[in-house]
Amino acid sequence: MAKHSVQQEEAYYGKVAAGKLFPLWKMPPQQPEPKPRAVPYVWRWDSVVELLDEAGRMDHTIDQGGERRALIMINPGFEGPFAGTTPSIAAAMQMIKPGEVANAHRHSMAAIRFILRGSGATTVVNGEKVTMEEGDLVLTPQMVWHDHTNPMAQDLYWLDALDAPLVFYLNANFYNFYYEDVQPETVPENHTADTLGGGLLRNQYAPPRERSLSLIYKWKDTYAALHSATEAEGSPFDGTIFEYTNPLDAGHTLPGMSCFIQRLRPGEHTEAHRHTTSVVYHAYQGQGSIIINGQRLDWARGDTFVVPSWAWHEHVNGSYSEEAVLFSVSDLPVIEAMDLYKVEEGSRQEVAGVIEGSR
Ligand code: GTQ
Ligand code: FE2
Repeated sequence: MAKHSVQQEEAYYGKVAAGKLFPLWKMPPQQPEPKPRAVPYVWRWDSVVELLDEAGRMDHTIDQGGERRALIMINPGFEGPFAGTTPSIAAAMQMIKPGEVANAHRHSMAAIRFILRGSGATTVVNGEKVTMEEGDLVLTPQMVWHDHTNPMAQDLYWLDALDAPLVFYLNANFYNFYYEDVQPETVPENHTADTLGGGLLRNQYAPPRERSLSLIYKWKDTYAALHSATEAEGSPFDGTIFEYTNPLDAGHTLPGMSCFIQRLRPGEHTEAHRHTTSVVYHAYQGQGSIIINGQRLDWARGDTFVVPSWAWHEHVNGSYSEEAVLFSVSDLPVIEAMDLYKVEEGSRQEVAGVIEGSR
């Protein structure tokens, strides 16, 4: 083989780059397992709410038909305005003030909303109104028109999660404004949920439905489900955990994201496991800790935190008298569709430190 001079090599790699090519042999070494750029991180309820409230006092974008008052939680391992909370999901905290309307629009990013504080605001999804109360989960699948109104006297806060990072990455992002601020109601309030008969009865004469439904999962049903499960029906890794399923096929919540609710009994401390889904958690009730790759993160009600892919994690309910409830959303449907779901079961970890931003 001929020996090449440095100049010849440089010239060669210059031509490769000019040809918009990259030599595989110059790639950084492959890792045997995922080494996520996403890091474990926590957004504290008080600090996010304070910043939302400040925005509420200083800007009027919502009244002027502008964007929603939502603060996207950017994982510190990422950068740029299109970065999300995990590689696939952008979670945000949204606040809507009394009398405000978040104007009607639609997009190919699917969204979920989990209502945190304040009840009585409404969302209209493709002409169907639903009234949102604390603990409800509301779906706006891809490309459905949606506008939010707060007719109540108090501020309303909810957690948004969109599959936006993935949709942008795939260049499948569409976005349109409705020609008026709010869309007309064309369907009776709560029609989708009412006509689904709890998912058990199917109207044999109604036209077929799209799989992605504009659903609301009411907190009272979620709460009842959580408390129907016996201790033996809990997971050693997650406590009592339920997935919000699609009533038509019992599949995941949406094509790009699935949502879960889990209950940790007083004093419960789970075993650790790790899996190839990335998860955004929201502490809905109680207080506790999660130990991620040997680092402890203490959380309280209202905090939102991330568990990156393939990170060992175990849950601790920090109270011996109160139960804890965690809402979560992950990219499980996408990971599964690509046959990439992998889970490894372990046991409790030794705690070697504390995660940045821990209380
Ligand atoms: O409420 O429709 O956090 O369109 C990001 C994009 C919320 C919404 C977000 C959105 C919305
Ligand atoms: Fe939206």
